[in-house]
Amino acid sequence: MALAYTGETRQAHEESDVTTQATSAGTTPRRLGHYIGGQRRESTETIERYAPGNGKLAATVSAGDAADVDAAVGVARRAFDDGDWPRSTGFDRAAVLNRVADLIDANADLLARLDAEEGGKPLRLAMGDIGGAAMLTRYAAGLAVQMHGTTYTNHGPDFTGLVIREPAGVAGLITPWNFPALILCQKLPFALAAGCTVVVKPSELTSSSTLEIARLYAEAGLPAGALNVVTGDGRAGQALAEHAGVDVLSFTGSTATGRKILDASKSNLKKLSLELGGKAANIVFADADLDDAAEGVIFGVFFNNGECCVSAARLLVEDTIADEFLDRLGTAARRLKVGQPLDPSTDVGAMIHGAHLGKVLGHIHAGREQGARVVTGGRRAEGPGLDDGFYVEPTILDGVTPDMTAFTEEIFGPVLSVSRFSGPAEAVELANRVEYGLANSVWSKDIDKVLPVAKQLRSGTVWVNTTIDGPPTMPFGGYKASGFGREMGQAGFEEFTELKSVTIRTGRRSGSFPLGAARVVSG
Ligand code: TXE
Repeated sequence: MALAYTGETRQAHEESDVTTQATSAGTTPRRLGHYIGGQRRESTETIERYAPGNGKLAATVSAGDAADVDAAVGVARRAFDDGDWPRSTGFDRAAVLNRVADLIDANADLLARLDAEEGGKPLRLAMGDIGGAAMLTRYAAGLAVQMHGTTYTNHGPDFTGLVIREPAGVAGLITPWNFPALILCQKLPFALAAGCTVVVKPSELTSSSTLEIARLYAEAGLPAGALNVVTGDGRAGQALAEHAGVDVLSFTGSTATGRKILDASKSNLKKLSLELGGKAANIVFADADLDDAAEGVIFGVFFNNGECCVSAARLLVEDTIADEFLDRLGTAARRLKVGQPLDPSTDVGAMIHGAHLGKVLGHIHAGREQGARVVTGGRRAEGPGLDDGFYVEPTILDGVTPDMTAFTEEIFGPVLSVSRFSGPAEAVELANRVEYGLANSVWSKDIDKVLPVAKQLRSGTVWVNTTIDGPPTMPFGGYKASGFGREMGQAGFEEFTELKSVTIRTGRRSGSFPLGAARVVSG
């Protein structure tokens, strides 16, 4: 069926939602409510979100409960079972998604400011996230058109086998705070492209850009009810994970919460995809282009304040070049500007909240106690403009050994842990000696060395002579405690689909079943 794009949804949604207030992002506290069936809904209990960069109130967020989740899932269920979206053509779905991508681009400044203010990330990087969000949405539009199954006609003249790819149903999406818009768009347009209807539970710390993007979907012509948002904390997430009306759940967040979601999903054995923590390594061999590698290592660990699941929080460097390489890194790290997230010249912004600041500083302290040497940084960053926020100096710890927590635990801050190796076998052994398996990078000009190392690394992503890189065609996900399932690429799209085998026989069936003696055919 064809979806009519009238633009009518915009006004109805605008009058009742966050968005008219959100345009004053950065100056006015916003009041955020749920978005269910195209209507705003509020909870009496609210969560106050203070900007981590300056301590000012940024948003008051409705704390959704099981009843809010139940209402949203009910709407999404009806939209899936009886609504237009799952029955629309791939071209119609692609048209909506392409319009959304254009609208994301057109609203990039606002979306980036919301994520920078609430998430503490540097505005410059937030702008990059929004460009990525638009690209992901365009890529998913192409997948909507391409969605197809397989036909088998090679089992004799009376056999036709149709393997039909169908939307999985109602999709629950639970997103974290470190890339609010980007991670949303690693999931949402893929689910919608497949024909699913959706309930999103964004992080309570960074809900604004999700609600703003929901508005853009309404403006682009997505039928009301196909996309719903319940704001709130882990209680709302837990209710969504448990809900038997949800067919497929995609989660990005901590490994601890991933385990809870695994338990909760048992209620109806829903399809599950978990993108969890990481402890990635940059592996630098002596024969690498050391200029490129140094830039990559600095970017890999300090990008997004180090609050990134693929942060290369460990450097494994070949012992023959380690001292010289570390000198370069120390110099580069000291040049980074720690500053207010909304300042366009900031390289490293604020930690997500005070408790997280304490956790990061605690890890640095433990590293020292366990025998690591602080090359640079190591303290809370202070100075003009920083005193009301949660800032950490870009930090490098040298002499980190596999028994130290700085080697094994996800710090999720601007902290690089450096260990040395001698030869490829030891590099692989060290890289794999953590519970996580999300990503690693290898730096060397010798393909005979790089390729075997890449194959032996137990991680869902390996970058070679680059890091945190690549288009949305590349599937992304973890090995080991980094989770399972994939986002992006064809594989990420297929997470939101089911396969149905339709076996068709033509001609007379009588006599072809093995219990022929019990034949009941008349005539
Ligand atoms: O994550 P949570 P937190 C890691 C990172 C960080 C740590 C804790 O190490 O320091 O996790 O961060 C929702 N059922 N990562 O506490 O709790 C929650 O409301 C269902 C890695 O913020 O996992 C939010 O929407 N949902 C990471 C989302 O889960 C629940 C990104 C993520 O929050 C829930 C973020 C429950 N019981 C943190 N409890 C990555 N992989 O990129 C909470 N939530």
